[in-house]
Amino acid sequence: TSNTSKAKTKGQGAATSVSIQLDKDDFKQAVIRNLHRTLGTDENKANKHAWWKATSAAMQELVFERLRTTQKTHYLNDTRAVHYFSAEFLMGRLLSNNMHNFELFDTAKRALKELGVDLVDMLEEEPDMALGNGGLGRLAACFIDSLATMEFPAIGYGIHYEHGLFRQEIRNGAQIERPDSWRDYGNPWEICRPESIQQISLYGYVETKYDEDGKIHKEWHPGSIVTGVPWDIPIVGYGGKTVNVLRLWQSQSSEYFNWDVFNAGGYVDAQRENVESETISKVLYPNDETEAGKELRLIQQYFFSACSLKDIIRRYKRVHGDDWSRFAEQVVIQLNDTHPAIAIPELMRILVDRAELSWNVAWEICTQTFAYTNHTLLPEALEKWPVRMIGKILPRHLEIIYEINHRFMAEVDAKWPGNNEIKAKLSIIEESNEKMVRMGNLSVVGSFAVNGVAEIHSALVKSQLFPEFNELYPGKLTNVTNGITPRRWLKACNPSLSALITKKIGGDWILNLDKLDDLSAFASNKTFQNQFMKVKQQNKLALAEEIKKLTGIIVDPKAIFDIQIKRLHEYKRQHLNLLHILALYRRLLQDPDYDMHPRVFIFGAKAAPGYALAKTIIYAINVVADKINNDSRVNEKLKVVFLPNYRVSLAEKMIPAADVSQQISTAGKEASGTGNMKLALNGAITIGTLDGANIEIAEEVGEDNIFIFGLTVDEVNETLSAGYNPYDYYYSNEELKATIDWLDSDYFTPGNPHALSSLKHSLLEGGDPYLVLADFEDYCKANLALDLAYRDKSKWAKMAILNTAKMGKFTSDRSIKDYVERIWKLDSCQVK
Ligand code: 475
Repeated sequence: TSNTSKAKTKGQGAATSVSIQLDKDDFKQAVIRNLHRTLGTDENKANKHAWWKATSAAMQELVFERLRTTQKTHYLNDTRAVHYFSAEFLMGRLLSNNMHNFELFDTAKRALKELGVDLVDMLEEEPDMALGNGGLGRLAACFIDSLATMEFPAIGYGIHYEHGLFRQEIRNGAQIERPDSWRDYGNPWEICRPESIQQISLYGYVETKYDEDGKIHKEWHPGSIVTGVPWDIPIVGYGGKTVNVLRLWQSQSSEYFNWDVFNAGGYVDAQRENVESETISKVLYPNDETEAGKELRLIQQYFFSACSLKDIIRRYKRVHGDDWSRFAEQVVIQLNDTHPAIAIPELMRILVDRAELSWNVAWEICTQTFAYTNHTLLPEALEKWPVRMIGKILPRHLEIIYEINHRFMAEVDAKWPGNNEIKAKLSIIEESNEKMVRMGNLSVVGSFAVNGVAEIHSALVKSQLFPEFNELYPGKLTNVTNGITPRRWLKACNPSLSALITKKIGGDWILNLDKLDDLSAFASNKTFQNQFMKVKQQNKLALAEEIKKLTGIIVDPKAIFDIQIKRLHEYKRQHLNLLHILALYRRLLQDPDYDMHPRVFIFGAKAAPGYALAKTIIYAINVVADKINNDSRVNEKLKVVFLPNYRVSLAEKMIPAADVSQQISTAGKEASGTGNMKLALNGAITIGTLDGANIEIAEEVGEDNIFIFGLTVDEVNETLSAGYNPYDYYYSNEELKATIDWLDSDYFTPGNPHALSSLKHSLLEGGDPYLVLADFEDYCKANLALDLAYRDKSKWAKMAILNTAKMGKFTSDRSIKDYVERIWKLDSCQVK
């Protein structure tokens, strides 16, 4: 089999024109009809929520019509399709997005206005679909938008979590977690497909059978059977032609049970320790970039991978019957990190045990089907599962993993004869005290392509994480730089800027983001600078109002809006930002005339509930904010805001209002970043390290239009191997020492002097693993340069315009084009 036979990619296949013709009056009627007939209420009684539901239902009529045509077209053409396996899809809200992608937003706005409803206000009724933690989950959401927009046959597969990422509240400065219930009052976008239910097995044991010829056959006798119920979310491409599907599996207990497997006595005991079926899709694990290591998490991974594979195979067999020879031509599966990597042994099990293909034929199919994306190098995020746990939950898969490894070790031995060190390093099984299965190694061995998510990251994947694999399989490891959808992250979230851009250079940028470069010609044009900065000012005013509404804090829209939004992690160094804020505070106290442009530092971040230091950093930001905001000696010039419950819909309000984008991770730690792209696209200037996609952003915008500081990846490595000692910096920089000591006094936490001492401890005795102290001084310098630059209004406007103008590379359409041409080898499929 080969998946290159369809290698020709017919251009981008992007939609070009509007397909849905609906005017204001049609739209009005559709909303009212749904208000009456779907919701059973009427105009006089309807509250905002009812209007939202009726409007969503009206949109859904259009969506379903295009969904049906798309599915029919894909079926009739029997197209090769990509299957994007991801434990997370961080979709956010869908109504406004679907309106924008159908190019009906303005029509809807006018229609609703005539009904006495403010659309923008009504959109707030929709809960975010927060089925993801952060970057990895949001990337999946941007990718399926681009896939539909460019009319590629694609399906997203994931988990229908009952509770998405927790809702964050801040009480007395500290994070508390509340359950997220995004479906409480019904979700208008999902449709249950009971006709496509799947059943999967767990636990039990493996029986070895011999047929008459003495051939071994393995039979897995499961201990329990779980039902997977699919929910489909339509994914509307821009232009409204192709509507693909995101299929999410909900777990349910099965009627059916393998009673004969157990003797009555053993059954109850064995079951008691087992995970209950309904629990599987209950809740999203809130750990971003740390492995949970929990049995339930492994079962979640297997559950959605196995349901999805069965779904794919059912669809394949409908056309090709038992002829497996074309499977890898028709099916490519992208593994979004190692979370779905258990799909590799699962496909082997189906092909070898069920379809009775030979191992070699099965392995060839498998390794032509899977491709794997790595999203992080952090050791704590690299998944490993105890052999014992896999043996209990998936006994047959463990055998298969051992067989894969056995054959792989022979390959390694052929390449490096007798080299046990390399074998130990590459082995899928880690021979530690508690034996572990390394899911990264399994993914590399079982895939035909492996990619990192930005140039620097992919280079480090090759040189640090998998150097021997790179020698063994030349060309398998590659890069696909991440991207973001400009539909959500510019057109929809920043309507005024979008309108200005379209007025200036036309609307082609929405499908061809490189067109934004046409704005460069106007970067020094005073009129355009004024128009551009006027939009920014309006957006800042709107965010200032939102800040007041959410926190009561009053901020001056003329101040620099300096934004750091991302998960809370030591490597992302929100505490470096905080130390600099403290330095400014101290300078202002010591010198009331200290010359700085007023600046508001705005944060949004959730900490994993079990990550104590991350929670301490949130607490520190909040207590410092409280002190500064209420200190009349400084609060004309300095304010600090922590916006609670950072999520997609809040990001959409913050990003258009940012002057400054903080991207300050320790070099080598942030695989790519995607918030950096969203902020720059909306005209924010980055202050950042040479890490992840910041490097590529700097290449695009040029060094004059970005504030780069800090150690490079090489310098970080040199510093660490030279025996980094944070005390050297602590004792040699008076301001740095003072700010760190300040945190450990009771100035910010009256009556509780050591509330923040764990933070200080991590930076000093703790060894400062993320080199906060080493980068502090250069960070302060970059901030100073930034402050000076802002005072030159024209210079700043030019920088901001050029940031927007030079972001073409970072559209997810380009990322998808890279995947399609270099990895997936798909043809686009025009839906009429
Ligand atoms: C990177 N999440 C960003 C982004 O490629 C990058 C891990 C384990 C369990 C649950 N979630 C995770 C991640 O590893 C993750 O979000 N990684 C991020 O992926 C998209 O832009 O630099 O940190």
